[in-house]
Amino acid sequence: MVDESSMSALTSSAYQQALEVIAAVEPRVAEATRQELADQRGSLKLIASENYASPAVLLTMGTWFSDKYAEGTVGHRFYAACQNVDTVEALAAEHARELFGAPYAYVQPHSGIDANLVAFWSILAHRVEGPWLAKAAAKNVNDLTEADWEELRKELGNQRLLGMSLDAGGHLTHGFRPNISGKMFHQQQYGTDPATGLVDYDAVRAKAREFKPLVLVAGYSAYPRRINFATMREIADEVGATLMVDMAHFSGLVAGKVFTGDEDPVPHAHIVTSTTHKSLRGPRGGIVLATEELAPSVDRGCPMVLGGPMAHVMAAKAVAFAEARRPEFRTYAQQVADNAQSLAQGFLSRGASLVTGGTDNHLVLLDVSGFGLTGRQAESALLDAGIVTNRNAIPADPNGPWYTSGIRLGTPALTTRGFGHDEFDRVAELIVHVLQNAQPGTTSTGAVSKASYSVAEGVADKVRDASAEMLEKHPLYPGLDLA
Ligand code: DSN
Repeated sequence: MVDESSMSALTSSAYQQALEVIAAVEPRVAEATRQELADQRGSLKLIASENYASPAVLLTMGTWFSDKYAEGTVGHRFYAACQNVDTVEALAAEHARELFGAPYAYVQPHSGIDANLVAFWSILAHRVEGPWLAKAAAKNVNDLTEADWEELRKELGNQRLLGMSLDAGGHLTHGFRPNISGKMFHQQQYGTDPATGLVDYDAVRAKAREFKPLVLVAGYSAYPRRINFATMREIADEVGATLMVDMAHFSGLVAGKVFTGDEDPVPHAHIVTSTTHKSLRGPRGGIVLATEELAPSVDRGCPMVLGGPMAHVMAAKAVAFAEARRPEFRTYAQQVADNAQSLAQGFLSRGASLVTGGTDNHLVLLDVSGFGLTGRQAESALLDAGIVTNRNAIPADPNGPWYTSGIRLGTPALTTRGFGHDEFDRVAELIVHVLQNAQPGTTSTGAVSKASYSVAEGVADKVRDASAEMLEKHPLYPGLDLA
């Protein structure tokens, strides 16, 4: 076992040499890569969907596995010489099954959206195409006539999906009309209770009974609360729907056993999708976990839905999942949730308004309308002060999804750096200070602008200095020296 300081020295030397090799071909890329590290080191990263993967995960992605095509599945490829890809894909899938207690894991999706597309098409294949083929008594797809294809396309295109609306915290791929998911399915959406901002399970049940979806989607990108997946499964069963859970945001809390019982989607859903780079802290990518029953249709993901699997990223997934199976990851995941509490309390104690009045996961959704700002102005003002967040719509947002009235903040990244209760309280204080000192600009016609803003002189510098103290105390990739 290599000790921590030797590991830092090895990492430094690996990156120094890698950057020299890159610089010999295109120095501007090497320089941007160095600058990205400096920028990430020097700012408070509060984007709820971002994190810092370990050097082991990052280094695993920079290899010749990138050069290999491997369409198909382990042991069943459309290309020759995939023996080593088989090794890493099988390892990643095994770690994922163990980590989440899932019967089956598919580790090829390149992103969360890809994982959701694989899940949608596997549900359609299992629930619609399979029974249709059986009814048509066709031996395989090659036996179908043009008229058969038309009929099958009509069947596939006439299915219903019920998911959480974007402004309530759902994701674009949960049936948002402009997204492909809102076009490939007849869609309806459920929101949250206007009084509490919470999911109203009775309302979801009523809508499901009326709409009778083939797919019920649970999960979120900007909902600051936990979901009861046992109840969602009851609703799905009652109406004959397949329950699909998108746990992209909170899979780290599932892996780290912060979400257990009814809050763990894996024992309750038919199919679960996730990204691997958010709270799970792995490489950029996606996964699908499924029941044995759905596994064969999920396995058709590549090449039916996805391009060739990225073997270098699957290898990095194996490394990240191995990390997440260590006891330290549970400590990390609990700290992510505890820190979200500290952040929320920090805002509430200073009079700021949070959607749902708080959090019980890894994120808070700050309503910035009380500061007289749009989300876009707040996001920009905070960025000036070295605080990286993203604007986000709040339920029934009068400013829509572009300007918005909210700021979404998550704790996974700064928790990785070692921030705890006191630092997150201080982060809330700094954010409130910036927003109290920011004001909207005016448009060319003299109206109040939704985009331009100004921040009182000296505020951004003062906040940057205050952040620098905390950031220096909790360095990113300690010991990694690119000088
Ligand atoms: N971009 C991811 C997020 O920020 O939640 C999901 O689309």
